[in-house]
Amino acid sequence: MRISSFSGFLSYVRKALRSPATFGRMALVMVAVALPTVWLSGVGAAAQDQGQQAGQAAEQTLVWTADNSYTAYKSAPTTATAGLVTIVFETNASTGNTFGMTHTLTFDDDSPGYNHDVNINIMASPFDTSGGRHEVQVNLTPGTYRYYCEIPGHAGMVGELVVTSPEPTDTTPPQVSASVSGEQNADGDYVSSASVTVSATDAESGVDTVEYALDGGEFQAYTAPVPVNQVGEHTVRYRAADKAGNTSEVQSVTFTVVAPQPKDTTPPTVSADVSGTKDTDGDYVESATVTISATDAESGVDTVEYALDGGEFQAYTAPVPVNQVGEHTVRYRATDKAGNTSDVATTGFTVVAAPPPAETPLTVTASSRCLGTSVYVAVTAVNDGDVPATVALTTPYGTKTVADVAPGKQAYQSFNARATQIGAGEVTVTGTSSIDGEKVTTPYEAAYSAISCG
Ligand SMILES: [Cu+2]
Repeated sequence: MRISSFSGFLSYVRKALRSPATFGRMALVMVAVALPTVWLSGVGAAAQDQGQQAGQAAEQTLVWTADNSYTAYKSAPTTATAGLVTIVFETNASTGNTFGMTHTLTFDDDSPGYNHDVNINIMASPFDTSGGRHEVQVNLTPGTYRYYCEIPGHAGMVGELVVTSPEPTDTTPPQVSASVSGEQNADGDYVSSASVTVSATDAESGVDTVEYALDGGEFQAYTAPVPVNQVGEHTVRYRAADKAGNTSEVQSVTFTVVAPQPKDTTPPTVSADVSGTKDTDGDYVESATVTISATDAESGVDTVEYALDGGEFQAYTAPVPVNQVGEHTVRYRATDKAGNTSDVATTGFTVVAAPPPAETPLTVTASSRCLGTSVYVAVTAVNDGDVPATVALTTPYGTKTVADVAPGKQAYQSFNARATQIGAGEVTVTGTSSIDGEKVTTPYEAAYSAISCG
């Protein structure tokens, strides 16, 4: 044990002090300081290695002092933060040691319940080569260290040093954001005024300051939502700093404040369009579709309504088909979001039935008669159309085709039945003409009566 050899040394020193004449005073001082210097060189070297490993200078200095008392250190730290620490142990006239007393600062290296990872054993006295002041660097870890003075009879000089973990270092700036609120128009602009709210959070050291700058202005402290009333485009820049001194990058939000719109007192403009297939009279063939359009430059169109013929007004949502043949009236109106309703407007139109299919019009007659004792069947087809027609006359007694029968003219043929009497029957006539560029063939039938010529 170190203490056994050391106490031997101390008794030697005490004897020497009581009889200074035995030795030269110089020699005594040399011996007294030689040993602690050797000890300290070992501790210091170890501490220096730890410091180099940590790669940084010690930021904490812990100072123990001792005076003439052998029951307590004059001063000693009680707490420290883990990490590289400069330990100072001083006992000399400036700390009240006027007797030339020797003390040690020794860290307990075996008692249960204490940290034993730091080896400190500093002997100091006012007359050593350091003048009683010694300094070493060590790396303290979280936990409790016990220290004491090793000098026999100094058992009361004991204490504990509690070391805690350092706070983590905050290197992340705050998160900062801004929102703009207020009444917005359809373009997203703020009507009359806007309010800018800046929010910042910092998960580590916490938010220290929030600042904003309006348009080209200087940054200033943000304490409450910022009202912006001036009409125009605005930019608010903002940033926040945390308690560790990290400042966020400057961000910005841009928005526009516009003057309030004057009240809308103008009703919508509304119109109706009728579409469909028109005939030459301008009537709609089979159906018409009514499309209603409304615009409102200020508050905007709210509702469009229509009423067909004598019906009630109803919401207009899509073009209205009208299929019923006859004359129709559609009334219509629109209302804007400010409650202005247009005058009722009216559109009228007529729907007519589809025209009959094209035909070659003929008037066909057939008759039976006697010529002597012979029966003849006579067929006449008058072209009632506007264009020439080819007319085919067909009877049980023969067929005759007459081309290019002019309008108003007729095709005629009398067929010899080669009999003295015949029963009643029918003839078939077809008329073919070109109508609107297409050949149209229309069949007709005509009856003739029974006859006897005998
Ligand atoms: Cu002591």
